[in-house]
Amino acid sequence: MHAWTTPAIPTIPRTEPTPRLRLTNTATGSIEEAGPTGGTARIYVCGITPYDATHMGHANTYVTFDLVNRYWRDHGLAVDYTQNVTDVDDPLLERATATGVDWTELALSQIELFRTDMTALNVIPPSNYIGAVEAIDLVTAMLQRMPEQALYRVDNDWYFDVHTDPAFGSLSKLDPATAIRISASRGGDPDRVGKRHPLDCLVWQAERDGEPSWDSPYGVGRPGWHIECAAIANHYLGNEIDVQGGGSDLVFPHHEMSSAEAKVATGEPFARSYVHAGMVGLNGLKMSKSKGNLVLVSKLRAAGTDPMAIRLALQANHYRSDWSWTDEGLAAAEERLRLWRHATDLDSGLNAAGVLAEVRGALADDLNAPAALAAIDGWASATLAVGGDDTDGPRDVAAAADALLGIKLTR
Ligand code: 5CA
Ligand code: ZN
Repeated sequence: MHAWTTPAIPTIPRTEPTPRLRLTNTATGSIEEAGPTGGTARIYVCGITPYDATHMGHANTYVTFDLVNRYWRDHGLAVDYTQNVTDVDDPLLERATATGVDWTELALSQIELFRTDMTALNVIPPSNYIGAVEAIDLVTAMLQRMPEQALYRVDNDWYFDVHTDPAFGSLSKLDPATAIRISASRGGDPDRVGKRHPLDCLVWQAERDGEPSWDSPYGVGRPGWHIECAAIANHYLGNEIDVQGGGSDLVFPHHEMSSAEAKVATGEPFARSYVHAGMVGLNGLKMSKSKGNLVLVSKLRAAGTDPMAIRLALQANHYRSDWSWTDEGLAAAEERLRLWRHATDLDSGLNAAGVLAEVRGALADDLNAPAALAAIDGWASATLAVGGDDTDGPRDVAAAADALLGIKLTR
């Protein structure tokens, strides 16, 4: 499916080589270099299930990976970015039934809203934006590449035997009881009778009354959730991609399962790094569709909030931290946006070389966006306080805010 419009990305002056990007790899728990030394970086980020889009948790995750994308591009790499849309899955179908809306219409309208929100937030679109429905053949092709013992039937449903991947569990490192408990709360069915192991996951679900289904070598039905991302990522990006990303709620079971499935199907590693953004909450509770405690990007935009202030409010938090959305955080971001616009609107200011190096250095160091914002605050406050006669300074800082941080200061 089509993604959204690619924004203009200014180029910014570079006088010396920029540092390689380093990110926390959930698989090892360490901060490691991410992306190749040259050529094309390959990243897959789990996309939305299209209902109740786009809340601040979604926005935070996509803005986080947009920083990765922007850093790599500035560093001279090409970026091949794939994102899925889970446009057929239990929660989407349940919402469609509950509201009496056709499931395809619900998905299409929410995907369109998401595109508008991403455009407003100046997020660079993925190069491949792929719905689960359009990837059904990729899913069955991946299942057919699996050794026979990896798949088995319970009634007419097909399961993946997670222990055919000897490294299963190494990403999330959960003890078995915790893994089973979490799996039950995130779409798994550990108690189903007939499974070889409680954590084995559904890869092809037989048709149920009133639900959409497709014909396949596994019978009439639809794909399970995890295999959708394994198949789309592997088809569009190949083996051993640089980064598999998403929010930290996807570490287990979703990323553990999808990487095991891809590894068993291809015999190759799935990703070098697994990178996870923290959870955004509201009043201390995770913001989630199931709890209904949502702050929507589109509602704020409709109320006149500048999307660049929303983006700054997100980036004021380190991507790995869990934090709560607040009115005060948004007000501080609006104030910061005013400061930056005021200083970069001037005809001259302080030279930008130092602040550009600081912003790049902060981002390269495990995406320290708060430190990058503080560097621009420092330049802006000093420029407003003492002036400065560099006629390129304000323009260079505005270009860096846009290219590296996705903050457009010109209107
Ligand atoms: N379609 C699947 C992924 S294949 C899915 O998780 N969809 S979602 O709509 O529930 O979430 C979309 C993305 O937003 C995921 O990367 C998820 O980790 C992230 N996300 C969801 N809620 C939050 C939250 N409260 N804070 C931060 N990120 C979140
Ligand atoms: Zn996914």
